[in-house]
Amino acid sequence: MTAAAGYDAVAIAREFALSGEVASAVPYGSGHINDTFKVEITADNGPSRFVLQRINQNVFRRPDELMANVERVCAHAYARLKRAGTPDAERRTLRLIPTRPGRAWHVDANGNRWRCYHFIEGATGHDIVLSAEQAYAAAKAFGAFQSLLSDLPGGRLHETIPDFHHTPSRFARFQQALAKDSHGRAASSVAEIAFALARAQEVGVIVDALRDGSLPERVTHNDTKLNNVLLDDVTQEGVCVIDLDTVMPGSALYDFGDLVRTSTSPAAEDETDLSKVRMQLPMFEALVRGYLESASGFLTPKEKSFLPFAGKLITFEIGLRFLTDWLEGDTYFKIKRPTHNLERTRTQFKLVESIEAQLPAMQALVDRA
Ligand code: ADP
Ligand code: GN1
Ligand code: MG
Repeated sequence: MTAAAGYDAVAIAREFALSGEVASAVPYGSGHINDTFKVEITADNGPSRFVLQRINQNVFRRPDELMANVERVCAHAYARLKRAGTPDAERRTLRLIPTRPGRAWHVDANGNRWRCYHFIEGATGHDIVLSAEQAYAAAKAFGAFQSLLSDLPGGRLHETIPDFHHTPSRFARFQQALAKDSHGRAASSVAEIAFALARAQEVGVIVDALRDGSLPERVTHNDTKLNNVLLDDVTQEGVCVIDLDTVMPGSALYDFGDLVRTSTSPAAEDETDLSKVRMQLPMFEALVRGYLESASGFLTPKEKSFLPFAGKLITFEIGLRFLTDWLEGDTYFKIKRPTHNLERTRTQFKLVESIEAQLPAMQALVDRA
């Protein structure tokens, strides 16, 4: 997919009820899905910043339902933080800026949906985990986020991407892409395909347990990669969970699993030197500690016991999605080079191997916790 370009983001920013003059709007962040811009505002009482986003409608087919979810989630989280007397509630959750006519999102002449958030200052979303302290903070923040939404009123949220973490459906889609091999790429990814096919037996474990009721459905984030929580630049504390597009019914294990994928390896998601890719047990220990700190009050014994397996399954699932996108010709994730999705696949699968080798140690750690 193309990078954040080709839009008059300054003109779009002016559609929102920002007090001051829009000075600039430049591409921002390292997300793989939406087009994100940092907006600078000048005003008599000083400058301020905002985040403007175009929703990727190739990925999110029902953007109005998505925005209705986001509106509910932001409003509920903010109201609960205020009720609890949280002193910096303004910084602890995303808040939408309305459009000038008072809507929660803007539709441009081409049917693109745009939204604008307050900028969370003094905090950063990290692509690579730098310390166990960061892993702890991220996991604690995502657990707190689940807790905050545990009493969301108004009924079930829309499923913004149906079967988003339905690993068996992801596997079936991979098999279809492989059978079709529409871009003739299967021959260049034989080892990765074999790796995926060898793990077919395990893909149903979480969805089967959700179906038979032995794991509960919750409101979950579903995209808990490390850079989707902003950590305070000074204290390293988790400040604000962002990227709310996939907040919907799910399993707590999806959220913990993606934390393992993105916060235990010292290497980037697309690291090509695979010798650098590994699951580090001290990081996993910090994740478990942080997550249980905020979530142990509501997690069931089975959820707790499945935390290590979730790390393996979700890392495998995302690897499978990168491999599928590679086989299908890079239609989903933004890429920066021709083999980017294949490189990402290799990194995820290397991490899966590392997790597999350490599963007994991870399980022992969780059972002790
Ligand atoms: P994507 O779905 O493409 O990943 P995100 O919502 O995660 O989009 O936003 C992309 C990046 O923009 C984030 O990784 C983060 O660095 C930055 N960002 C998003 N929202 C805010 C915000 N309210 N304040 C500060 N930075 C933000
Ligand atoms: C995407 O939006 P972003 O970049 O935070 C993707 C996730 C993947 C992730 C892999 C809606 O997340 O599911 O795990 O890339 N989001 C969507 O980095 O598909
Ligand atoms: Mg993101």
